[in-house]
Amino acid sequence: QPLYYISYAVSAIPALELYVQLVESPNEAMDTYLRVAGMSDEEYYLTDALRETAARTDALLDRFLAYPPDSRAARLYEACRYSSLDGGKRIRPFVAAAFADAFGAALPDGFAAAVELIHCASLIHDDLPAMDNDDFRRGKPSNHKKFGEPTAILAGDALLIKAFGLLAEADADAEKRVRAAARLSFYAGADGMCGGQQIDLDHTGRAADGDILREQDEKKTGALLAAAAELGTIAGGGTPEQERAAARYGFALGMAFQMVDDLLDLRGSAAAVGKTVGKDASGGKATYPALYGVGETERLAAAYSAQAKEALGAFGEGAVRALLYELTDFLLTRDR
Ligand code: GRG
Repeated sequence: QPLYYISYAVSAIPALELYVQLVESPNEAMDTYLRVAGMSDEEYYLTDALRETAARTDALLDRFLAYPPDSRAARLYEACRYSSLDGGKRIRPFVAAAFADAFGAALPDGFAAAVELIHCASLIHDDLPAMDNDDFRRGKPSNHKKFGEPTAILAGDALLIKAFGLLAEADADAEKRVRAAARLSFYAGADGMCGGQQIDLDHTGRAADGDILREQDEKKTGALLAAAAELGTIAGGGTPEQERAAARYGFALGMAFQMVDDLLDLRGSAAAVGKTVGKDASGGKATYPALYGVGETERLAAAYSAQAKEALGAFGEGAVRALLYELTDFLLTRDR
């Protein structure tokens, strides 16, 4: 009986939000209506939670990347801010916070910011002419297009270094901070994301091989999602077994995510995706749709999503797990 009332009250909240906005601000009410229309309750809560995380992450990064107004290195600070405060989906802080939440713990600000800053640094370097050579990111000129290559390289370096400083100073027990730094270093470095990028560089233009492609993407994309999930679990005080399950979630989510990325590159619109589309084929990149076909790629992405959900079994049932389930589905059907 109480569950029935709770679910009834919960499903009424979108309508309530709309009503309050209608009274206070009719224009915003129209936006809310368009956002909410056609969504299930679960989707509504996920979208809301993602918006909240994005706003919180923006505020954190704004604070952590503040600089003295008279700094002679203002151009570098601005380049750092340009690629960090610019509308990313903030999936990694969201995942980290959700895993901490599964233990009823709050994710320390420094943990949330660290994982997102490494991601932002990697995007700056990924867009450089020596790497993917992309002129657009998150719907605007990429960092080197705006600030020039030398400053873009430095901005990536500075954000990467800042991330570990934030972990060291985070509001958590020393043991958790040290473990978080060690794990993030493992997942971001040659064993993880950077290693994945190296495999990508070495195999661009060559015949596609499914095993190589999988290792590349597990490292390039999955490793940082694994780091996010694991950092959340560390913050929450999870067991080593739960840390491993969190990593499995991240890796599987990363694979599904990358397959969707390839599909978006193939058929997405640049306006929605926020970067150049159709680049994989023209750049000689091995992709899942090229290797397996669109239908099989969709099937594989769904299978990885299911694998990610399975890993969540190591965490107690409840609202947070439901949210991570929903996120997994959402990423499978995203359009940007
Ligand atoms: C400087 C730490 C550092 C690394 C350099 C360049 C490089 C090594 C790694 C590149 C890794 C990379 C760009 C992987 C792709 C990951 C990916 C799918 C990015 C898109 O993530 P979204 O969709 O982006 O979450 P938003 O913009 O929403 O944040």
